Amino acid sequence: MSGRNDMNLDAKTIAQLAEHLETAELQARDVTKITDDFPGMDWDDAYAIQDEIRRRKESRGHKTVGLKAGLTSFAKMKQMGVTSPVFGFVSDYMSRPDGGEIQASELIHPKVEAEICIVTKAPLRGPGCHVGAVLAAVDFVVPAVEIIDSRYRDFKFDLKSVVADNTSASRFVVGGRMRDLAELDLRTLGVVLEKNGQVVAMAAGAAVLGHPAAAVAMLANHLGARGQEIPAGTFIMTGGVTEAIAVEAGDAVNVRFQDLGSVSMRFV
Ligand code: 0L1
Ligand code: MG
Repeated sequence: MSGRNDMNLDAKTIAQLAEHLETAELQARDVTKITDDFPGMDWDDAYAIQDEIRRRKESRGHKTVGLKAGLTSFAKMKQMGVTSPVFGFVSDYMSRPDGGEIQASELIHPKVEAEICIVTKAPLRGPGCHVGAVLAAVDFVVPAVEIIDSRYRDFKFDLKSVVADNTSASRFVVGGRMRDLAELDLRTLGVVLEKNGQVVAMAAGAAVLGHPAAAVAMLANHLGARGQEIPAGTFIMTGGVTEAIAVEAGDAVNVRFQDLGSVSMRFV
């Protein structure tokens, strides 16, 4: 929880908006962006709504199994017309196996993103967290594909509405090949995203803020400002290296990560 008392929305409104957005997610039903009705909503309100969505899921027995940074690549920032990253979480029920199927009917308008991910072996706490501190805390690196699915109609939103909507978190597929950081250069690690056998996007890790570890440092500093830390053993998705690619039932996605193997899925 944010622990801040300078928010513009009261606790009842935050709880109502969390229920509204989580219901939209679980029923795969789109809604208008919440700042239309609450233009005074601030960043603390937005993260408080996201925290309440997380609390609701955990109270129903769903484990929070990872953290995510979003809008961290130059391509994604350009695609969405924004300049700063956002942070969210993923739950156990969002995970799908590599090579498996994803039910498009459970989603509104999914898009896929190729992400370089890390798992920590030591806690990370801001302020002052930097790439060096993150590298020292990396246990191993794994590839993943995130399936984002904004609950907002036609992906029409602003950043605060996106944060409240848990940064469009919806599904994710983690690849099975873990590697030691010392064997990799995350900046030059190439990623090729194929849809239905055709290359639709490609990039290298440096597309994410110059180094994917920078996204983790920003996450640690973001949490540190709220009195929280990234615990040891945390799976962290550092953000899509390319722009997000729209998918629908019938599509097959395969992402080739240099040195990390491939991650694939079919939308049915
Ligand atoms: O993972 C992400 O990049 C989150 C992006 C949030 C905005 C969107 O839905 O594209
Ligand atoms: Mg993402």
